[in-house]
Amino acid sequence: MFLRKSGIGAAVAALMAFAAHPAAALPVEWGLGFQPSASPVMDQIQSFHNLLLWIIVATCLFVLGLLAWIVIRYRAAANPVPSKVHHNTLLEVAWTLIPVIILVFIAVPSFRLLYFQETLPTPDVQIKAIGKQWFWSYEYSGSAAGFTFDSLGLSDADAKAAGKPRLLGVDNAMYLPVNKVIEVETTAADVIHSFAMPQMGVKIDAVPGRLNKTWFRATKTGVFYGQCSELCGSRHAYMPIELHVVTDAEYAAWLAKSKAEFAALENGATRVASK
Ligand SMILES: [Cu+2]
Repeated sequence: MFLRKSGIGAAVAALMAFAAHPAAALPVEWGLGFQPSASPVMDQIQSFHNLLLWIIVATCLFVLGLLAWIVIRYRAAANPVPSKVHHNTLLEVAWTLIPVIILVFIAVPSFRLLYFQETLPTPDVQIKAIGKQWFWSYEYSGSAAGFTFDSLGLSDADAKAAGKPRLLGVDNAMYLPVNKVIEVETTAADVIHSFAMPQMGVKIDAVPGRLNKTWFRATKTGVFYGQCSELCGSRHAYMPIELHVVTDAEYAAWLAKSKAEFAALENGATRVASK
């Protein structure tokens, strides 16, 4: 998936990869725009982004046109005697009011999206992501679960051997069911981290001594990757997030297996030697 080419060849290859795998869960070299959405929140983020893009393009073209017109029409060579005109009430009211109207127009979908992100639906599954220097621990609570495990990024060699993407694959991935509301609580054990899953439209700080909450609902099965997105120390780049979104039956099987594996450990957590 990571293409090792350069120039136009890479761009074409990336575009082809993008077209061939619309649900590709990885960033690609020369890729443009967001990773494909896999949650309702990310759907809305992308459509809001696209709306803003058109507004920005139109604004930039309009300002560029005005500048070009003024530079050419009112250049010194064509105007040996400079104009002394100042103040134009109509113009001044217009250039105040029009941006206000544009901002109000943007504010409506912006607040709607913010409200959608911040209003947690009733969760089907609750997990807690605990940021640590430099890995994540995941706590699965509830009667069917009740275990915690550590999830460490793989070394380059281990990632290659496991067929996982470099700097994104982990030893113990987290599993969650598809089309279920997942409530994610975040906190941290040492410094501030940030739990970010681009395809789920999730990015939320994990702060020591505090509990933050967000949610997502994965709309398709597959493997999704994220990374810590708050500069948290020298190995900040080596604490990825690997999420497997699976069917209910596969999730139940994983829960049973993980409960036996992780809850049996003395402290309820497993530590794999850091690579
Ligand atoms: Cu971190």
